[in-house]
Amino acid sequence: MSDQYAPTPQDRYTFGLWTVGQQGRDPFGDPVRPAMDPVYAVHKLAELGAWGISLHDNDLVPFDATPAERDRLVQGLKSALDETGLTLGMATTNLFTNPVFRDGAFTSSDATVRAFALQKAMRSIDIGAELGTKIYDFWGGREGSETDVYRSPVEALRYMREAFNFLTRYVRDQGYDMRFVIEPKPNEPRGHIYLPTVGHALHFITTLDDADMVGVNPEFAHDTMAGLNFTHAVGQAIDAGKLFHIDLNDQVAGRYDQDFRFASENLKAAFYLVKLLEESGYDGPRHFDAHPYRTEDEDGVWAFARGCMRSYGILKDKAARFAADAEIQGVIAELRAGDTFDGPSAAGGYSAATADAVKSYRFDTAALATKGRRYEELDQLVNEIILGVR
Ligand code: GCO
Ligand code: MN
Ligand code: MN
Repeated sequence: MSDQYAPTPQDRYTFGLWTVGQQGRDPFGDPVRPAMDPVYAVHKLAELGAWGISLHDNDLVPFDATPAERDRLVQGLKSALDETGLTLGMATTNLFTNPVFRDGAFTSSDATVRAFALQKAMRSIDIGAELGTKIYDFWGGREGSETDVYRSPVEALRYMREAFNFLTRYVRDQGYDMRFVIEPKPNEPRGHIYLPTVGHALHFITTLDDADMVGVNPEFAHDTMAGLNFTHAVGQAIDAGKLFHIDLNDQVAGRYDQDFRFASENLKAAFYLVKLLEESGYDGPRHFDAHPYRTEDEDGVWAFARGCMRSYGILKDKAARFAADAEIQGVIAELRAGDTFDGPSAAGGYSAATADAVKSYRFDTAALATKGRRYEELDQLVNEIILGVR
C-alpha cells in the first residue's frame, strides 16, 4: 500500500533477522516456515522501506562456524547492507540457545561458562563493529533461576557486573564507537530473570565502571507480560537519559511471551507510547522485535513487517492530530491554567523560609477536593482520534 504511511528509511524502522526469519517453532510444534537467508531478508526489508536490521551472532554465523566461514558470512551481509543502504541498528549475542547456557551465561554458577560467555560476547561484538552498529544489546534470557537453592541473587549480580565492566573496557580498548543496552525481561525462558524490569536495570547501570556507556532497551511485551505500564517504564528510561534503543511488539497481559505485531493488541497503550517517543525527541531505531503469527507463510511474514511499520506511522500521525486538535488543546490549556499555584512550594527548591511558608499556608482544601480533572472527556477524545472519527 503506498500512501502517507508508507515507511521510509527516515522513520528508522529496524527488524531483527530473527523476527522476519522466525520459523514458528514453539514448545508444542515444529517450524512452519523455512529458514530465511539473512541477505534475502535485508533485500526484502529494504524494499519495504525499513532503515535497518539487527542480529544475534548466530542469526548470521552458526555456533560451530570456522573462522573462514565466519568471514565469508559477515562479508556477504556487509555487501547486502552496502547495496541496499540498510544499517545495522543493533547487534547482540546469543547467550541462550546452546545447552552450555542452561544455567545462564554471564551469571552462570560455573566459572568456565562465564568465561566462555565473555569470549562469545567479544567475538560477537567484533562482528557488530565490522558491520557498523553503534548499539550492542544484552538480553539475559538465561540469566536467572528456577530455584535459589544454590546461587544467591547477590552473587549473580556480582558476576553480571564483572562481565559488563570487562566488556565496556574491551570496547574502549578496541576503539569501537559503541554503547551497550540492557534489555530487561521478567521471565521466559527462565522462571525468574535477573534485572526483570527497566527500573532494576537502571539502578544496576549506576553500579558499573563505565555507566555512561550503558543504557536500556525496554520491550513492550516484557513489561506487559508482568502487568506493568510500558510507557511509564520508557518514561523512566528517558528521565534517566538512558533510552538508547527500544523493542516494539505487542502482548496480551498474563499470557505466554507472544511477541505479536506492534499495536496488534493494545492500540491505546501503543498510542501513548508512540506519542511519548515522538514528543521526547528519541532518535534511535524503532526496532520491531516481534514474530509473525504461526499461521503465516512468507507472504504473511511481509504483511506482518509492513503492519508493524504502518501502525507506528499511523499512531505517530494520531499523536500529531492530538497535538493539533483545537478542542483537546483547549481543554488542556484550561486545565493547565487551573493547575498553577503562585504560593510557596517545592518548585523553587528548599529554603527554611519556604518550608515555614508551606507549613503555615492556608490551603483551600474544600475547593481542591471538589475540582474535577476532565480526564474522561480528554481520554474519550483520544479514543475518537484512534477510532478515526476525529
Ligand atoms: C525475547 C527477547 C529477545 C531479545 C533478542 C535480542 O523475549 O526473546 O525480546 O527477542 O530481544 O534476543 O537479544
Ligand atoms: Mn521479548
Ligand atoms: Mn527483545
